[in-house]
Amino acid sequence: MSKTEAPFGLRQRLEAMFCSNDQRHTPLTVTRSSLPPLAEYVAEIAPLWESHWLTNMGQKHEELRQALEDLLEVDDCVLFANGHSALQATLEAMELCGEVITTPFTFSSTTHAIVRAGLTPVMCDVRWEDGTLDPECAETLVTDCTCAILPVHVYGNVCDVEGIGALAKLHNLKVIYDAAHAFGERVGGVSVARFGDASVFSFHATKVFNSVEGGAVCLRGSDGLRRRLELLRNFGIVDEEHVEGVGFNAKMSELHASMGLCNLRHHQENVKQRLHALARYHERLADVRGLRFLSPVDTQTAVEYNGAYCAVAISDGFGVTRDELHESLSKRGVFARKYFYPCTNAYACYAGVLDPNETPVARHLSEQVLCLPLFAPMSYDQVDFVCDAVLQARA
Ligand code: T4K
Repeated sequence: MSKTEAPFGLRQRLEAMFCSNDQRHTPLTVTRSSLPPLAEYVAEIAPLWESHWLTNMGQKHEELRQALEDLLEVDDCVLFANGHSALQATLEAMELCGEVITTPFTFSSTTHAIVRAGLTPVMCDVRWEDGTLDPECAETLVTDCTCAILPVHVYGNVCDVEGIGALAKLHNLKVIYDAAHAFGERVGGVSVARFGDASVFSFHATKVFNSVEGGAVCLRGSDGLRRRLELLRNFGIVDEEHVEGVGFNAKMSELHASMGLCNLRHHQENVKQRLHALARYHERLADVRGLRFLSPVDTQTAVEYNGAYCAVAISDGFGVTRDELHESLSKRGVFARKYFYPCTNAYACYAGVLDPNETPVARHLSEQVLCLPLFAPMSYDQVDFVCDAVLQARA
């Protein structure tokens, strides 16, 4: 590449975005934020112009908290400014010490939260079929220093909650689920938020349910933990004259809570539309050699999915590599993403500390995975456009 050339891929991406022959369809990004009708949001925030109360646990915050406790069927839902601060605060609030068994097949946040909470991540391999933490592997990693397990419901694929629960019980370990992708899902009729000691959600703009930025910790009846979480997210302040903990600022504002309240009204419809699009992907691509879906739509299973991602694994039989497919799609204005490549134990910031070779399944999967565009509403035409581009990439 000459010095004057644009960075790798940027020129092609810009060309595809602005010079596409098919303006009806592209660009198609990996997802697109769900938004309520503008008038609905304006009506929701109008009272704030009267009250001038914009943050620090106001009325909208309270309304959203209650609505989420009802929907997710939990005793306590503690709202945060984002999923990452919610995750870190949970680990700190549990006053843990030592090693946390976790997965490297995830977004940076999961591993960083453990490290930033002063704990040691111990990387467990994942299950080939769905990318979630493998409880059998976790069992081999338990030591006297293990204090908790932090699995991820990656892509909304619900972990083996029974296996993980049994292991935790046997060794007296806490279980904190990173449920960033699993909002609103149910297993055998039970809300996914009810598993483990805590479930942590992200309400980022790219998530199935969003409050622009936001997150929450869901608990089942632990007043002590709820109080510590509330203190941590607000500098440790008890009242004007008392500060009990070394907290930070991770409060959800009234404007964010208002967006959450609006989006919540449309949540079921959004999920329906996502699953509809995902079903079309399956219809078009399920029989393609070398392409395996990691995001199921199977209504026969005990899980009610939310259609968070359309993740596929590309193996040898497909004809071109995952990276070649990714590049070919971007030239056609389809911006798929390699979530989650590389694994977090391959990050430069953990070199010499963590080793991707210790989790061969996760490493292999991360080299194959690609998330195709999925959002609500995504038309059949748009899904077909992506599927055609996937099939043409093999030619
Ligand atoms: N645990 C897990 C397992 C997670 O996946 C995440 C977050 C967390 C914890 C932490 O939760 P938060 O602290 O974020 O609440 C995105 C998101 O920023 C991140 O929230 C998410 N996981 C991760 C998987 O994806 P990027 O850097 O890939 O996003 P970006 O900016 O490239 O956006 C992707 C596409 O989404 C864009 O091409 C277009 C669309 N988009 C994006 C934004 C920002 C929109 O339509 N609207 C938007 O406002 O990380």
